[in-house]
Amino acid sequence: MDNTRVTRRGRIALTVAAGTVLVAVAAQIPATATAGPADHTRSGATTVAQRSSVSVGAYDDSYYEDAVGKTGQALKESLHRIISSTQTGKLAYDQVWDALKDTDEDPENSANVMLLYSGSSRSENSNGGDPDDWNREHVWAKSHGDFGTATGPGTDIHHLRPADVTVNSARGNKDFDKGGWEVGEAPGNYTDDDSFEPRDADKGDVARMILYMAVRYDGDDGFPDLEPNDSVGNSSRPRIGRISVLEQWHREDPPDAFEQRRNQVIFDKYQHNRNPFIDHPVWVDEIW
Ligand SMILES: [Ca+2]
Ligand SMILES: [Ca+2]
Repeated sequence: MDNTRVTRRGRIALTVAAGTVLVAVAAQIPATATAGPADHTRSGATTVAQRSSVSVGAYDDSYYEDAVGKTGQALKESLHRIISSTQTGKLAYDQVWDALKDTDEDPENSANVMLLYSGSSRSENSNGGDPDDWNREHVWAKSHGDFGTATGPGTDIHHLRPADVTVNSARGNKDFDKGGWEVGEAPGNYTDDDSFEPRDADKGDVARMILYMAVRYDGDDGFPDLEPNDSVGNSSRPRIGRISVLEQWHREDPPDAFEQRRNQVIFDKYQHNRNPFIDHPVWVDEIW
């Protein structure tokens, strides 16, 4: 892989995030630390920087200070401590709707959300259970570990995304792997009896969400120890595959501005923890 390029992207992300904090400080907007749904003011003039101003702390190298220089299991354990101890915001499942309207807002239409897998833009108010509504896709399928929708992994918006109801149903609780037939309502996505392959633009996002969950949930908080493996057909085991394919997808589809903004909004306004693999893509290869 091209480590140089990925590292540079990470540095750019750091720079952008630091600039965002500076804007917030300059504007002297008071910081709050609420874990609940944020104010959804939909002013067309609202910028990403202003949205990110509801901050409980600057994102900079200090967030990852304990992890820097570590590799392998020591790095994974350090990141687990960091992203668990800083998660001071935990949502109830019914709060996830409003949070996703914010984290996944269409950058070109603030009344819409962007849908995972299909890549389409849909009214943020078209959420529900009808076939063309969007609903809350658990990228780490909640049956893999059977953690349900109690506050915890089932409500952790780092891996929850708006998805078309029909497309979400096609994914079901399948593991991730290459191949199958094309999903009718979501061109570029493929599925067969035991696996799902997202479209190219979502492949890396999916990988980083799965790996976030593996690090965040280690069995020490009343929920199962989630880990990736290289299998499909994991069913109810707290495992999701295939790690070799997810690593490849992570390299092919590095974090983009939408994914980075999403991470920042979750940090600033909802959970106050971060996805390390969006911030430091090279850490994937150093752990798996
Ligand atoms: Ca992507
Ligand atoms: Ca784990």
